[in-house]
Amino acid sequence: MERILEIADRFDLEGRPVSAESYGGGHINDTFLLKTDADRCYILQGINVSVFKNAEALMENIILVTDFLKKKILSSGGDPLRETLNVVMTRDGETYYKDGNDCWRVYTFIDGAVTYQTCESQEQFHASACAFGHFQKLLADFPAETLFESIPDFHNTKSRYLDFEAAVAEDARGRAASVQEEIAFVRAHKEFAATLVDMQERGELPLRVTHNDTKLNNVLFDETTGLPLAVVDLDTVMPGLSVNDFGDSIRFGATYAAEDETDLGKVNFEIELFECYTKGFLGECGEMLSENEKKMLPVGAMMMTFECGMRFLTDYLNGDTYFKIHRENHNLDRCRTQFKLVRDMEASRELMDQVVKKYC
Ligand code: ADP
Ligand code: GN1
Ligand code: MG
Repeated sequence: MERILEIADRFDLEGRPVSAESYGGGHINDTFLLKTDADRCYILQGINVSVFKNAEALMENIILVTDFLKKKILSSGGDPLRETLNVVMTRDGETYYKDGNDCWRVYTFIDGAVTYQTCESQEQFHASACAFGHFQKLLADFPAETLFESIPDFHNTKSRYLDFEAAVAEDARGRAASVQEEIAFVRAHKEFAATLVDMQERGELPLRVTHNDTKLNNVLFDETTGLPLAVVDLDTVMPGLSVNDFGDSIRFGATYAAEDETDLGKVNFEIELFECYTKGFLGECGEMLSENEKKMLPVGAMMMTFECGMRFLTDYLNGDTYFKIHRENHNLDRCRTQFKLVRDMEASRELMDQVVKKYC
């Protein structure tokens, strides 16, 4: 912890850092809740530099996006200190601090807020839909060309498929033989994997500035009102597909089960949750979406769930080098919940289409 406090001390904080504890349930960065002797709290994050290879450009994106959001929040009478991320500079005026190969950043801590690791109620999921739909709307006129692509091909499910086949071929940990069923499931979806990427390439779906990681625990909720306060985790704000932002939320939240639940009997796609999210999302940003985008929302949900399951499986085959794991077979357990949800969604496709029509 000494080292963490030394790093924290490089930033322009109010007071001297006195404690730091691990915080949140993210799979990528190392997040700490930092406290100072001036009774101030901050979020200190070790940026995962094997995932985000250019920390400087990443931070530049975040400054551009948050500055843009702050103006919009102010003009609608909101509080930019609570409704979006605020980067704290280093004492040398840099957006991040480099310590050897490691890169660190600090945000002011948004207090009085909570995040949820699983969906607990229809109201909560509806609120998160409003938050992500509103975020999409706020960014509608953000100049996309100013953004650096922080992870190239992030939701290019076709190239994710190739990464998966490469991991099977390499079989770095000798795990492929034990996951034949999951491998077969991915292969059976090879054509499906291309659907949205092909539509985008044919000009049938527009690129917009999207969040790209819209899971429930990337929304902060006000702990007293229960209302959504801020969308966080802005590392992957890049040009992308709106249907994928919709879909990634459904993947994580349209079930009451955790992403890593081992009892698949508990992992069910809940059409009522899908409906709550659709209502909230389209209520916020439906007007700006094209007919194709609206029609493809159910496919976005299936695609993001399939893609994420495939990414977990790929990482399991590669020896767990990308997502943080906390137990043996963690990535495999995560992969299995996603594939169970894909199967459920496939069986509910007609119902999903009907729900979308109802709110268009
Ligand atoms: P990761 O990329 O690893 O998912 P996040 O940026 O999402 O990291 O941060 C992890 C968690 O920390 C979030 O889910 C949220 O609960 C919390 N968090 C992040 N930023 C803040 C902030 N500025 N104020 C309060 N909590 C935050
Ligand atoms: C990661 O960073 P976090 O935990 O919010 C991942 C997402 C996955 C998600 C699966 C940069 O999100 O793409 O959908 O895990 N983020 C990155 O839970 O790869
Ligand atoms: Mg996160």
